[in-house]
Amino acid sequence: MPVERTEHRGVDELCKYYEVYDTIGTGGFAKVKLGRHILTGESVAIKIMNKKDLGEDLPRVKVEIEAMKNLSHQHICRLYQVIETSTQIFMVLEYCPGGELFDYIIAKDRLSEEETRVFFRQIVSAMSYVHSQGYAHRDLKPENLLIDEDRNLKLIDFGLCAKPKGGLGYELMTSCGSPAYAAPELLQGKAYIGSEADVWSMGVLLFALLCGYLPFDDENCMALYRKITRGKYDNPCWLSTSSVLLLNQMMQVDPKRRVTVQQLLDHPWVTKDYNSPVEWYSRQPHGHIDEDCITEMAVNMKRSRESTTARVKKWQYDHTTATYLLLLSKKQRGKPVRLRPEVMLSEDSCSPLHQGLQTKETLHFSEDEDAVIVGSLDFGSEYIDDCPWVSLTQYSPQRVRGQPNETPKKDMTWVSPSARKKSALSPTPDRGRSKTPHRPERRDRNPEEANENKENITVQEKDGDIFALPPPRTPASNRKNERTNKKVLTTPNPNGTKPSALSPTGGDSASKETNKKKAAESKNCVDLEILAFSPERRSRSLDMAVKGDSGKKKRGGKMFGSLERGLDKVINMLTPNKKRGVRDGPRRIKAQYNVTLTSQTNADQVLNQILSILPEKNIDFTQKGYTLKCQTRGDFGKVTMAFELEVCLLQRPEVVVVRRQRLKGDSWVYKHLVEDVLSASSI
Ligand code: 6BJ
Repeated sequence: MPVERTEHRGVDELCKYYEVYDTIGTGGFAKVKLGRHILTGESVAIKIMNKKDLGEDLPRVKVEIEAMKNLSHQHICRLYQVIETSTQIFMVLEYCPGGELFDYIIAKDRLSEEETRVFFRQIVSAMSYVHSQGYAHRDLKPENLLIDEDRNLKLIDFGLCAKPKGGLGYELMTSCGSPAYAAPELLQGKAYIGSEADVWSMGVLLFALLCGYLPFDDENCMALYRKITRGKYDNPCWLSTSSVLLLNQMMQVDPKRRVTVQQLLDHPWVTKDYNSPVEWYSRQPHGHIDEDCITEMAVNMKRSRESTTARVKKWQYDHTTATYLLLLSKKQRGKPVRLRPEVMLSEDSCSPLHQGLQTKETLHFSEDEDAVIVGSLDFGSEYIDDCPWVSLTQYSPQRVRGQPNETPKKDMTWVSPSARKKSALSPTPDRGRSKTPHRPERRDRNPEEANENKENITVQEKDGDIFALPPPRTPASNRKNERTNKKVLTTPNPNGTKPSALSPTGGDSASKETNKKKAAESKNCVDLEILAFSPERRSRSLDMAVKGDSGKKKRGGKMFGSLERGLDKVINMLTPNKKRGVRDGPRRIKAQYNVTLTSQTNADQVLNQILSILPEKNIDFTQKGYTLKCQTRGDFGKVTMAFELEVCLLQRPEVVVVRRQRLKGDSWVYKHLVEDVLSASSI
């Protein structure tokens, strides 16, 4: 069968059950898109891989799928469905609207010991369960921990996990994972015990949570290896004695002297304020069948409860498994156990992507759900609305201007560009921090009161964070917040000169007429993208870029080939024209933690300042309205880092903010690069 045909089969199968939206992440060989399961209306993450591109990494995906089928735990990302054709693999996974723990740490600079404990208990819980099932994860890092809507952590990326045949006590040989988190014995190529290596990585992770930077870091790989194998790191002054002790117990070079996960369960540091060991067993064990979900599925699919149960019990990770698990997830979150009654998902039914424009606008979910319009609706930061706890933070603490003694309503402060510059660029561990904590001190928490679920305490914070509670996303808000797809041409920059700053709206002088004309132009050239290339790439940024993502093997840029293009094209085709209309100004967004506040009120000015800095930093970019899709390239033009910067207006107070989102590349390199760009832009 021609490749194109089989490719479409996978897409057809996917689109029969899911609406597919924007990309929310790209890894070495996968792209993750936001999706919506049509029957339940639940959001999902869809990991898309092309087998040809995977090449010799294909077994890793198989390992990940098998591991995720076997693991069912409250702190492990759930696998719902696998669609595999001869050319592609789609993994439908639990959606975690809070994004990566990494972004959360960097947005907050570092976490308090109390907040770290909440997360760390969940990590210990997940790892203890993983080990109890005979697996070692081997790639623990904050990028592989996602945050769900209730601020619970979910472990992902089991592509490097191992299940030694004789049990976890048996030694492993393969060196894998990200070097900065890798145990010394693993780097030395010695045989090692997977669970012991995981404890080392958990130590590095704990340090990153408490400090906001890595204990062992060096741009030079050999120097990094030396630091790790020596096992010497500095404890910053803000760490408590008990934190220093725990870190030391976890980052012992000799694995036999290292604390075990078993010991961590009731370690004094871990149980402080809780007075109970970590609950590590699964609250959602495989095998239990929920009768309410079976009844709803049986009614919806017009089958007997017995045959529905038999189908579910096969655990084939097909649409039946997905529907059952997503219904169960709805039930567990107190939502009605209901499927959309009017949807017929027979073999020959059309997917929403194939139904044409008239269907899209009429897709409504029956209960508490919002209507969803299929198309290149850019959820952008709007999908943060799934995430009621996100708060807004900034690099440096200062009182709200003009209200020196007033406690800010949110953890939202202005800071002068120069102060920010210092804070962001200081290479030392305390990176411009004063010894006093950054944020207003947190209120003492009583875990017993905070949440019935002891592992999942939602930290209520005083002043520092008042969590924005956005209203549920509604069809109206979806439309209101749609972003333009218009691609404004940035001045090509072959000579490395600063691009002439263009206002996406034509600047202050832009007349309606000009905008109309631009809209017409943009309609005609939606595929036109002009990259502003920087002339020479400084060696330092090359070095940084070459390090790549987590030491994993990267493949060429042709990742999804025609499949990906096809999918995007279908989505684009189905986007009503009005969605591509010209936006008159920057998007208005609510507070969220991946934004940097500026002291400015003119979005065009901020945009222009960033535009003028990007070439200086050797960052290629494409401009779409107020969104800059940025890339850095390594050797042979390979994209090593991809991220978005979007100039937005904060709703309250009305200031310009820059939303940032990492799409690809090493997280710490990204952190430094974006900090560098934003501080150099003097915004
Ligand atoms: C998987 C990836 C599941 O950045 C986001 C959302 C990222 C979801 C994201 C915007 C945001 C929120 C807060 C702060 C900043 N998901 N969800 C691979 N394997 C299994 C699951 C996933 C990926 C995800 C990632 N939201 N920005």
